[in-house]
Amino acid sequence: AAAERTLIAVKPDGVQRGLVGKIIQRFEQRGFKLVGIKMLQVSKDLLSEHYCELRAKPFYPDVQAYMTSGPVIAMVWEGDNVVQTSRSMVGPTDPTQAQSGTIRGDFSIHVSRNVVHASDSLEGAQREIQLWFEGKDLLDWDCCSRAWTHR
Ligand code: YYY
Ligand code: MG
Repeated sequence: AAAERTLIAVKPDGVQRGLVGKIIQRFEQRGFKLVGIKMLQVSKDLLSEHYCELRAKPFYPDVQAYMTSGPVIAMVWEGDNVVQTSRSMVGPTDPTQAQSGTIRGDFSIHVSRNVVHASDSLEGAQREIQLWFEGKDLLDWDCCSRAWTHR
């Protein structure tokens, strides 16, 4: 089977607050492999595809204004169980429920400014990666530390 991959995005608040490096570092040091990364201004169209399940929610207009307010760093990370593990590294949607040690628990205090996105399922990850990235921009490369993080 192909290696598991997930979409992680640093939202505009995370970029503006200078948290990009710290967030990348957490995934690197956990042992995951970065296979794609780009900075982009998210369009309303991309966002409504990405959040197709949220489009009808009362808070969606605020989410749209927030997510299109400035640049986002989108990344694809690869490794064993990366979807579930990255969700636990990110923490719950509402930062008031997030433990210290999680990204949201360490860097945010309000649900509408929760710094980072992580895909919530294998199917969701595949859908989101296809939506945000072209196949040619995802790199297959051998990470020299793989033997020290995997068995
Ligand atoms: O996957 P996750 O980001 O943890 O939560 P979702 O339920 O997919 O919601 C996406 C996004 O919407 C959330 O990260 C913040 C925003 N949001 C909000 O502003 N207010 C809510 N009550 C629920 C979600
Ligand atoms: Mg979600």
